[in-house]
Amino acid sequence: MPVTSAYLNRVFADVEKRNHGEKEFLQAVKEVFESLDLIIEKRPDLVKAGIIDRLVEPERSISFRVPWVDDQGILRVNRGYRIQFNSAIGPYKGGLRFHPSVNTSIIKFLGFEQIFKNSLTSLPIGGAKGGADFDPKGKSDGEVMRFCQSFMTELHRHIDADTDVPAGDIGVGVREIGFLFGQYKRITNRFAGILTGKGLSYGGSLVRTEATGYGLCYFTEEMLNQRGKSFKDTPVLISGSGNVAIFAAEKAIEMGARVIALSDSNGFIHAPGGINLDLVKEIKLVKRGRLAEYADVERSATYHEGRGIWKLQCGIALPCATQNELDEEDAAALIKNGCFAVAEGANMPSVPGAVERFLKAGILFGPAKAANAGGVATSALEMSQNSIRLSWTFIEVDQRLQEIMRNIFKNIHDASAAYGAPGNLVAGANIAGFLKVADAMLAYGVV
Ligand code: NDP
Ligand code: 2IT
Repeated sequence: MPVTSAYLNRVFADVEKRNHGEKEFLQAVKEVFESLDLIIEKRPDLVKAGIIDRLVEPERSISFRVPWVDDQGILRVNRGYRIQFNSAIGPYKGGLRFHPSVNTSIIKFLGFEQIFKNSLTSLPIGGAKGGADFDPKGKSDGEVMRFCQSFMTELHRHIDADTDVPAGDIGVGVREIGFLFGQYKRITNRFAGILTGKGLSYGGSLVRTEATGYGLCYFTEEMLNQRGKSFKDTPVLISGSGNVAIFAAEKAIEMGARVIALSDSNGFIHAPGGINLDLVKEIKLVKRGRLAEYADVERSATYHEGRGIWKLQCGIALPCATQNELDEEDAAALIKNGCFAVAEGANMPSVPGAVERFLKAGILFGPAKAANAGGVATSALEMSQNSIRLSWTFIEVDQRLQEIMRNIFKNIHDASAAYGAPGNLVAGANIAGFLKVADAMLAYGVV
């Protein structure tokens, strides 16, 4: 969709020039600008104050060397990042990603999206992201520990419970958070809520592990209710088989769905009768193995190399692996095969052309910034519990999460109607998320 506002086009040209070749970051900014195009003419105050000029430039970008020694005694070097994008409405908050594909563009797109997502949670958290081009796959626990310790040896200078609170993302789960937290505590001699996703014995919150996947299903259920549909007896495709995918599958099954496929970066499993989630958990979470092993045990399922998961028939699709994993062809296949709802568990999993197709076809579409906000929202609940030095029960945290996801749906649905794009939740999420941040930035003057 072309942007019509001259102001937004001028800012985008500046962003392109200043962030040359940063494909993912430019993609994320463009999508937000397409939505802001609906409101900017009516808000000359935002233009005059240069709110959007400032919003697209991170407040602070840190990149650092991470040296470590592998099990063979060989010195390795990775590049670490923390991009503190926007702190207008709270301390910087967002995950750390350890994956060989990590670069400035990817961390920037994730940090930029996190601003709007965190705003939608209604909790006081700013936007940030970090990580490293480190590949945890095939590394021993000792290697992962030494890497995490080296990473935190630099990162500790830049974070604090009231400044910046990182968490997990791809390749960073409770094992990595444990190593990172232990090193922070050792270096600083402080036991503080400087990370979320912690283990339950040292300040973690119940439900944080499940929160992104569960939240995705709570959000999706709200969206489905609008059309008188539900998860019940519906075939569901879920890409990925990590933290988000597994707990999305768990909640979808609990809600009556038949989850018939999951994937990893090598291929996908197809289990027409419904997957055996305990087996998936054993392979992926306990053994850190490959999904291909599933079909060796469950003979009724088939394993397929490659990324063909979206070509299967389904009612609901939940992309939960990584950015740009669902292309235009995939969107066309889903629509043709009867899919009526797509909700994004991963960040920016659908390419822009795919989103356009979903919206045009009138399919229910829940964008990542809203649909996967349950993870960071529960992280903010972990911060609250750390601040008051208390822990809430599973039911208490889960109820808050449900309420947050219901409110996000309502707010973005209402915003889509109020700003001239009824039912377009992409526009609703971008505008509602933006306005709260913009309001705070306006209040501060030029900072
Ligand atoms: P995990 O590392 O637990 O799992 C990632 C999954 O996605 C794995 O199955 C992995 O396959 C697959 N995957 C990763 N990269 C690729 C790739 N380049 N191509 C194909 N498959 C890939 O990560 P999470 O489950 O935590 O994160 C998944 C997505 O959800 C990410 O987009 C993340 O940003 C987003 N997200 C995560 C939140 C959280 O709380 N963890 C919160 C909100 C969003 P393999 O095992 O082969 O590597
Ligand atoms: O993309 C995300 O929202 C996350 N990876 C979770 C961030 C967090 O701070 O819990």
